Amino acid sequence: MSERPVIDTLQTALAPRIVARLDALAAISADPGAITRVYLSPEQARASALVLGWMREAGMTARIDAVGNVIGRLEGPVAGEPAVVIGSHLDTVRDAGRFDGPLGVVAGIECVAALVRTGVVLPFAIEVVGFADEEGTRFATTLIGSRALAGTLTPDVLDRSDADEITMGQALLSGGFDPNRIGEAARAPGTIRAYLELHIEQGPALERAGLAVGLVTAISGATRLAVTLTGEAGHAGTVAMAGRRDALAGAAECILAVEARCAPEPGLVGTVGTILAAPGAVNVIPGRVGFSLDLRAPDDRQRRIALADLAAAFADIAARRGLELERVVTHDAACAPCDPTLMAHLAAGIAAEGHPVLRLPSGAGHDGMAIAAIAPIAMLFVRCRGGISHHPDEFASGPDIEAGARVLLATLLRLAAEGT
Ligand code: HGY
Ligand code: MN
Ligand code: MN
Repeated sequence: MSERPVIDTLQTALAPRIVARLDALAAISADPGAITRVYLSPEQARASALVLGWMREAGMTARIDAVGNVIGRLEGPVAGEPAVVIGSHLDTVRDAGRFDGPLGVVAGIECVAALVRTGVVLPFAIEVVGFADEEGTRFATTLIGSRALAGTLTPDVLDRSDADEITMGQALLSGGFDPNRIGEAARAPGTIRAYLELHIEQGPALERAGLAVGLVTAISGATRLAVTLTGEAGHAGTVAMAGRRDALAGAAECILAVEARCAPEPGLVGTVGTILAAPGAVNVIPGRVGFSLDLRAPDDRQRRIALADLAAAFADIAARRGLELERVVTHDAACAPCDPTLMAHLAAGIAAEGHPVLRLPSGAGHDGMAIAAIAPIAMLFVRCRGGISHHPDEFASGPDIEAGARVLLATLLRLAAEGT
């Protein structure tokens, strides 16, 4: 099958409708003036309904699965055949940008619409998936939607609670889902032939290279911890400095230990993104502090060594300060290499669209890490301004979005031509 006819008929650019739909999704937020759409929130339900409609408008059947993933499907010549899945996530961090996640979902819908519009039938089914929770913003554990689809989500996740002490199980019930049926989201082995994700780079490499798109080689592994230090609350005015068991001072020392351990080592990144001091009063010595740690590296062994070193450092700090230390792993995902065959198809699609092929790793996590358990994965990056992401200034230009969507479509056509 020649790629030209479909791509050539794309005189009507894909980007304007993609951008308009990203704007429509960005308007659905828990916070006026910011973009915040977390798992099982009313905002997520509204966004899912909107995306369902777009999928149906593009010619797909569409449904919401047992954990809230939005799934559109365009059958191939034989119904029920394994699908090439184009996915990304619809949830966001707090005060997010409008591209991280939704870009890959909306671009996938546009590729299917282009195929349907031009009457091209590929020899396989295509599914577009908007995963319900990739960020883990609400329940501190990530890749919920994609792990459920991969069949690797364990029921203990239902007990995780959010900042309002609402458990995921309760939130599922409130959202009209049945916590006892989350296993139904799992896909049987062999039902997904390939997984492709288009995503903004969330880093500066493409901008520095002056390129619109890039080919991802692997997704860095990541470990998330919930760390709690318990000391002794007391009167800020009457308790002498000597002998205090100040949990927040201890946490501060731990946080600087993270920076000191990670900074010298290329590729290793450690972030403390959340901290909560109790009882949280100006004139009370904090007796208890909880903070998060997000640790990543392009190599699993490198990450595990750093994790062990930081565990030892935290234990030393706690012992020296008379604090109790608790560490809970809330997420742990190995590095996910991209599939060489799919990468070759993406590389050919990039070249066919006239772009040099730059190969680069992903420091950011993505749903492909979970899907890699049941299917070969590949990712295409789109340049984002300044590499900024997880921030309202996140931006990808129309021409770069157009380039990404065309490469995605060209790759689908190559997969069809190669019978992969
Ligand atoms: O945290 C990440 O890397 C992704 O944006 N969820
Ligand atoms: Mn993100
Ligand atoms: Mn993302």
